[in-house]
Amino acid sequence: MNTSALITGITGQDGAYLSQLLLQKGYQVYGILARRSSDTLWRLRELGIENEVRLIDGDLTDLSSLIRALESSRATEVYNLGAQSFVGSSWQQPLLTAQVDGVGALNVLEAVRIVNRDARFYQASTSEMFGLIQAEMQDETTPFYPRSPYGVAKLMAHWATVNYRESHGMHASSGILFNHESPLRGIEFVTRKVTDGVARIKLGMADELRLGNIDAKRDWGFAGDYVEAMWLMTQQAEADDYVVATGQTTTVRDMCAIAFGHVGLDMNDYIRIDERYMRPAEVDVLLGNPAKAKAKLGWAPKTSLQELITMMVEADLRRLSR
Ligand code: NAP
Ligand code: G4F
Repeated sequence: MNTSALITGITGQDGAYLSQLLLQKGYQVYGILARRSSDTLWRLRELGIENEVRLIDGDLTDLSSLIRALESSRATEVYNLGAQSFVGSSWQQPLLTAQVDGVGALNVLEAVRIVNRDARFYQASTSEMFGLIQAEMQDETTPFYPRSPYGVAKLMAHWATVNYRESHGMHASSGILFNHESPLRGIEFVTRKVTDGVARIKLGMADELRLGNIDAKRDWGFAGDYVEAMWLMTQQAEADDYVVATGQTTTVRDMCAIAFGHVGLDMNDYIRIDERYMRPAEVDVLLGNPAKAKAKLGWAPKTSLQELITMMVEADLRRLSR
């Protein structure tokens, strides 16, 4: 195979796993590298693919850089995974979040339309768009009600994707992915904060873990499983929108119990509730219905929450013990 794919957000959790998947399938993988002063290649390095992918300087807020990347990569599949993806920060940086997550997606769609409108496009949409949920189980027909500047920006990107499909006939799909985690998850997100915290406590490097709303419920899956759904969407004859989820929801509290339990500790001895981690408007519960992805893509999650959290705790114990 000699297919080229371009990934924005290649240095992020999903970008790393998707790169690995596409390389295994024989793709030439290109990624947009937003210049930072610190090392952002650690995930690609952990997967052993840092030298297998081709990085092109660019930024989601710079349309000209995206056009040049489309031209030089000759990509026929484009995955827009780049984002300011931390919900908590989106209240501190609402305009940046809107520029990168909302207008940035529009920039990628425009670049594809201008350079090669036959290229297949994937947009990283999110269950955060459901926010204040309008149905007990959310699927592709559930009305959206975002609760954060991040959710609002992502909703714009989602509708832009639908609009480019309908107005320009582009093969543009939106994957409405529920929370997905891994050992490559950023440390600011609650699962990784917990697994890193548990490993530190177990190794005598910390004696408490400060968290916000531990009654919140999320539908958590494994990122390695979810990037397969992204690829399946771009392989379909027709572009469409799909919910990708496990169909199970769990409280942050019960997720913590799995992590602490794995190393033989009682979470009640270590967790402290800290107001600093509460959000101005919370998404109390998310629960996705992946029936359409199962029926049309043949996709199903393979990793249980117990397996996922255990894998993450073990990875953090290994990293901290080095
Ligand atoms: P992540 O680890 O935070 O990765 C985000 C990526 O975006 C990083 O590579 C980052 O680059 C890049 N980026 C940030 N600002 C950029 C800019 N201005 N220009 C170009 N690139 C920029 O996120 P993730 O967990 O992999 O998620 C991937 C995508 O799926 C995101 O769009 C996220 O919003 C969405 N999503 C995630 C989940 C989830 O549970 N993980 C669920 C639904 C949707 P640096 O490394 O240089 O910062
Ligand atoms: O891990 P979180 O920060 O993820 P959140 O806000 O659900 O967003 C993630 O999933 C979205 C998909 O629905 C993505 F679109 C988005 O990019 C990101 O990947 O928080 C999960 C829950 C929240 O209810 C939060 O209030 O955990 C609660 N929580 C409790 N204590 C905490 C903490 N979250 C964080 N980050 N840190 C805490 O100390």
